[in-house]
Amino acid sequence: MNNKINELIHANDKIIILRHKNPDLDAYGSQFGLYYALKANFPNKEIYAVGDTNALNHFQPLDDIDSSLYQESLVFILDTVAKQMLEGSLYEQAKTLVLIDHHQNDPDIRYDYYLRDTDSSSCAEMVAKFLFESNLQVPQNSASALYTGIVSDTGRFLYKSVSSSTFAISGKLLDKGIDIQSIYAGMYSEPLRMKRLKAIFFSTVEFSNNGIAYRKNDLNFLKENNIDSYSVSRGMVNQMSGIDEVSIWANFTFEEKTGKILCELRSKTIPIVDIAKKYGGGGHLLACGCSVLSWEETDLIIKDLDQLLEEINHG
Ligand SMILES: [Mn+2]
Repeated sequence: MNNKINELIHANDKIIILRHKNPDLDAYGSQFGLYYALKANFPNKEIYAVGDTNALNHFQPLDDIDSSLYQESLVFILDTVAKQMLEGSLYEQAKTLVLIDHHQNDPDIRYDYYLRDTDSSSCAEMVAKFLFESNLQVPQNSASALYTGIVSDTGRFLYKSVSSSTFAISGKLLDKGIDIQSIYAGMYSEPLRMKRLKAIFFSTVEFSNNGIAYRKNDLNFLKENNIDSYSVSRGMVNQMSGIDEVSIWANFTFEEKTGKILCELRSKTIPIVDIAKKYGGGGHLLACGCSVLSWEETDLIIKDLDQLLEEINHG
C-alpha cells in the first residue's frame, strides 16, 4: 500500500493530473482513471485533468486552468518521467510533484515522490493497483478508463509485460461493471480510409540486410493522405508486427509541428531500448522511441539495429 501518495492526496485540496504529450490510451486511461476515482472519493477537493488532446480522447475534454494553480497543488505526472515528453514546464512550479511511471528512463525532472515499476504492464495498472490497495472507491468510469489503458499498453494482453497481477487487477476492474464490448468497439474499429492507408503503408515497408523492417513516412506521405504524424508514427508501427521473418521493426515519421522525425522502435524479444537511449529517447526494453533531426540519423538507427541483429544471428 502506498502510504506516501495517500498522505499527499489527503493533505492537498487542489490536485492536478498530467501525463505525457501526444497521449496514447495508457496516458489517457491512467489520467482519467485517477481523475474519476479521486473526484468520487474526494468530492470537496478541486481536481483537474490537464494536457493536450487528440483523436484518441473519447473520455472528456481536458480542463483549462490558471497557471497560478500549480504552486498551490499536488501535481501528478503519469506515464512518463522525461522532460521531452512533457508539454510546457508549469509542473516545475508544483507545490508537490509525484511521478507514477512504468518506463525504463531515469527522471530528468525534479520531483518529490516517484512511484516506479518497470515490470508493470501499464501506468493504468499502477494507478489501479494504488487505488485498490488504498481501499479507495473505484467508480465505473474510472475502472473503464484504467481497463482501456491496460488493454492498449499490453496490445490486448499480448506482451511480455503482462503478469498475473495484470489479470488480477483487470478482473477487479471488470467487477466494477464496465462494458468491455463498448471499450473494444471504441479501440479497435476504424474508418475504411484508415484500413486502406494501412494497406499502402504495409505494401511499401522496406528491409535492411539483416531483416529489420522499417518505413520512412515523409511530409509528402502525410500530406497526400491527409493524416497527422502521430496517427502514422504510433498508429501504424505495429502493421509490421507478427511477421515470422521480422524480429525488429521501426517506423520513422516526419513531425510537422517540430520538424523532427519521430522514431518508433519495436522488437519481439531482443532488447533495443539502449539504441533509443543512444539517440536521446527511451521507453521499454522491446517498445521504445526517440526523435531525431534528419533522415540521415534514421539511417544510423537502422544501421545500429541491423548490426544488433547481425551480432545475434552470427555471434
Ligand atoms: Mn504506458
